Amino acid sequence: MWLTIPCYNEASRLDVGEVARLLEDPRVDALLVNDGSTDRTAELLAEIAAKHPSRARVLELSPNGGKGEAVRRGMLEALSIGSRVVGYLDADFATPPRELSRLLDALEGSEAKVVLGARIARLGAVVERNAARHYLGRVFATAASTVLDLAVYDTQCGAKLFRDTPALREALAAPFRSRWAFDVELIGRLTAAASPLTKHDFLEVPLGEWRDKRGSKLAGPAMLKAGADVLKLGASVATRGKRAFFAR
Ligand SMILES: Nc1nc2c(ncn2[C@@H]2O[C@H](COP(=O)(O)OP(=O)(O)O)[C@@H](O)[C@H]2O)c(=O)[nH]1
Ligand SMILES: [Mg+2]
Repeated sequence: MWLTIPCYNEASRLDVGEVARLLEDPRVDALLVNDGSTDRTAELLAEIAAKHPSRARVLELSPNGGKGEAVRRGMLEALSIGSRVVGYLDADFATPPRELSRLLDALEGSEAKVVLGARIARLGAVVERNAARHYLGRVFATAASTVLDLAVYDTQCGAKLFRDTPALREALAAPFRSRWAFDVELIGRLTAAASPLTKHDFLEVPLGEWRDKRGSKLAGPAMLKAGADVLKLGASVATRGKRAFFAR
């Protein structure tokens, strides 16, 4: 499967060793999306692709269009090169490679069409998240779950896998409205597609390890913007029904 890794100015954060560990899973290939970075990301990604010919490739986008658009274009590219499973993972490897492999095991071992990593602090797992971000994130996820009318615990985890389905292709056909709440739009579109996915098609897998990494680009203002975007989505769905997830 071709896994999309959106990269915006990740030259100093993207760990080449982690990419190599990801590729140790023979099922996983890396589609690195350079989203109009202004640092040395392009050079670094080209080096990674040269080091792993046929297992890593780069998609160059410019100008910077935001994570949602980078993920959408990456997954479309993956589908167009025949990947039967697609997905995305944050470039900071907050979700480590072996957890991504566990998500893939879960997808392959079930009938699920979508597998979502869930950051649930619990005994036996290492989930390290700054308290303020955790609580803001919980408020956001609860609002998102209400808007989606789906009992999803963690809409915002940066590790998600999807089987190629008509619903996925329909969901990815046009850009998302929101730059940071695009995960919510994507899930909403899947449930509102012409051949919709139902709650039985989704599986959330609690991660065994997740560590908040420094250098997040989702600072206070972006978090508030994401929250406002979810409320706007909720308002459109309330007035126009689920197809509003497809509105531009
Ligand atoms: N394509 C793209 N990716 C972005 C942008 N901003 C952040 N990202 C990527 O989104 C992922 C998560 O970003 P991060 O800053 O760690 O945010 P957080 O962990 O969600 O707070 C990383 O892979 C980033 O490179 C952007 O403007 N465009
Ligand atoms: Mg991060």
